[in-house]
Amino acid sequence: MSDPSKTNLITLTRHVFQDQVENYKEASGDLTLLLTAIQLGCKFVASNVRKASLISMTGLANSSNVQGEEQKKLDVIANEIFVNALRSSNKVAVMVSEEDEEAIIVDAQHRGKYCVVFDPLDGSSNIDCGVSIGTIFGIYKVKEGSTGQISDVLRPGSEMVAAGYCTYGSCSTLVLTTGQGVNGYTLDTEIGEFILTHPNIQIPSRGKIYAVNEGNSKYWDGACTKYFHSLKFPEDPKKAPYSARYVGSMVADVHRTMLYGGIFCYPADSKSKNGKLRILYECFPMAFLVEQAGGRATTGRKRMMDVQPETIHSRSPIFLGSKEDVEDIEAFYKAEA
Ligand code: AFP
Repeated sequence: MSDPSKTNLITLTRHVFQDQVENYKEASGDLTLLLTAIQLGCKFVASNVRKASLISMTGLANSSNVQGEEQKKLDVIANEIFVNALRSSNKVAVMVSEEDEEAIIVDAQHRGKYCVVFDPLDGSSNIDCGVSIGTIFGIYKVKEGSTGQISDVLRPGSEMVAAGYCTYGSCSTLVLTTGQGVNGYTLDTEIGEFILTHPNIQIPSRGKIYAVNEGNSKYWDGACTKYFHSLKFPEDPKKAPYSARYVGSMVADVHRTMLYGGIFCYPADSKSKNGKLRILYECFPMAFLVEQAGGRATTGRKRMMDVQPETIHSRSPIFLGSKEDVEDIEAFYKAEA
């Protein structure tokens, strides 16, 4: 008989559909179909990232996005792929992309009941040197009675119904939560399917790695300065200092934190009063995933998922990862209060 692990494949679509049938009796299958559109976007981007240098897709596209950053050709293409796939799924009412200044309200003909907030290609400054990058997404349901407007996405992260990211590195792994734990699915490029490879991801309760842009340390506040110093020069002489790792692509740094534990930080500082990362499509989805994996995510002073975003591109400081590591930075902020 053949090996069932090779013939009874658990694809992402099969797994999510099974979860919906078992855990949400009223589910219509719409979320599964919406996730199919997201998977298509991820597969297309994964394929283009792999051959970007060969087909001249690195470099600038001669335009800048809403944050005033230069857009890469792949950023533009990735955005178009996701917008088209999501619109044609007929499951989406509102889209917010890092690359578009305004939210996209889907026309009545194609409108569905979900809102998707996403960063189609996060870490794009790493594209040209082949370092891991990724896509991040979060999903809300439109509010009762709404046909889709900005207020459907200007909500705390705790109201998201699903979130995930996809890495484009040595392999492409899509990590997803629908609020029932976290699972990771690795793209089998030969059959074009995401296969369950990391069931029920649990972040270790304490790690040994910290990730932060140390180059900003002269701008840090007192709590951050003391916290990072404590990691490098532990009070207890028997304790080893933490290791530093920083890719500069949130997806890669968070993925490592999910699997190995530790802490990922992008603090506010005297240069960037609200930090750098965007609440809707960077902080919330990652905070949702981390909490679902048993970790913790905070602004330093408040649970990340409870933040109320003021605009679709608002930013926030964020610290996320192993529960005990995040509690440590929270204690430093509490002491400063
Ligand atoms: P880019 O998309 O401009 O490369 O920014 C990536 C990012 O939004 C996030 O993925 C990283 O964690 C963070 O910015 C890195 O920022 P610094 O370069 O300031 O450390």
